[in-house]
Amino acid sequence: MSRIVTVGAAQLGPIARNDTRSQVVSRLIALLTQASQHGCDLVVFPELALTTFFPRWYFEDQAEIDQFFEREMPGPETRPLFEAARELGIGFYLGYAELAEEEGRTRHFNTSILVDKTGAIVGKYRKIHLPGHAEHEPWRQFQHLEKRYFETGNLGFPVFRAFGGIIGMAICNDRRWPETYRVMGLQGVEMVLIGYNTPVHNPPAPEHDNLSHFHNQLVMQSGAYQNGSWVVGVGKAGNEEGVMQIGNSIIVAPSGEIVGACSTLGDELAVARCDLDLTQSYKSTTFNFARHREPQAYGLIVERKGAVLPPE
Ligand code: CDV
Repeated sequence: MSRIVTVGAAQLGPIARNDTRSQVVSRLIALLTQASQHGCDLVVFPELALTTFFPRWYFEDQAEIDQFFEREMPGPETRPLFEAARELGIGFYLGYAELAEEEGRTRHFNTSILVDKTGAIVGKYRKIHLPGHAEHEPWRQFQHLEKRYFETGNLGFPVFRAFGGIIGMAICNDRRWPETYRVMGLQGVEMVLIGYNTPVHNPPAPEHDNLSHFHNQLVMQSGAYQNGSWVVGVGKAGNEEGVMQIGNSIIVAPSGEIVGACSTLGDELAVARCDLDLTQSYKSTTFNFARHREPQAYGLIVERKGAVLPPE
């Protein structure tokens, strides 16, 4: 018997700095309602989906930064999204900035949650591969201060039994790292949900700008194929506060093929019927890890952080 999860990739157009949480949540509910009309079981929203992508600005005042963070989930402004999910019987992945009190101190994470069809949170992930820089770099057209505003995630790459399968999460820059998918692949992941905010322009390497869509697809298609998993990647799109974001949201099958895609730079839903059993022919043949992996030869991957060149 096939295990179909109908997934909606709910891309968002720009969110302005002054947009309220309630305004954004209304847009999310509109996409959730549309997804319900298409028979979706699960909807994936982008990274930091409740606010503009604030790491593009340098702030010194912590109170100003903290305005972009959620202290509770759901909170008063996000609760209507959870209620809509329960009423419509649709789950969702949501990225947001999380302010947590943990180990006796205030902590800041770039977080995603997995919510089931009853509106209950069944999984949490905190972004591990934080890109960008920690200090103000005035030479850039815009900043990317994730290393200043967030701590590295402390939950690893967990997977969750939900929606009749094994579901994992990652956030934006995580999708460029094969380790992200493989750690979840080693837990049998069948669908990886990824929200992102990717500017077209990459200030340290502008020579890559014309390849931003290609690289977006390349990493998610290879992550899917090499681990025999579905991958759903959903971006923020269009001109957000003067910065063009790629959008290019896609749903990738375990074959590595793209089976659903957004084509605009605005709020848009792409839908695909994803059969989780399609993962099996990859997981049991070419990527049968138990049979073909050779971990005794992979030690450097966890022992070494940066490349060390061989002696001359
Ligand atoms: N939000 C991100 O993690 N964005 C990165 C940028 C810096 C390129 C990304 O990998 O898309």
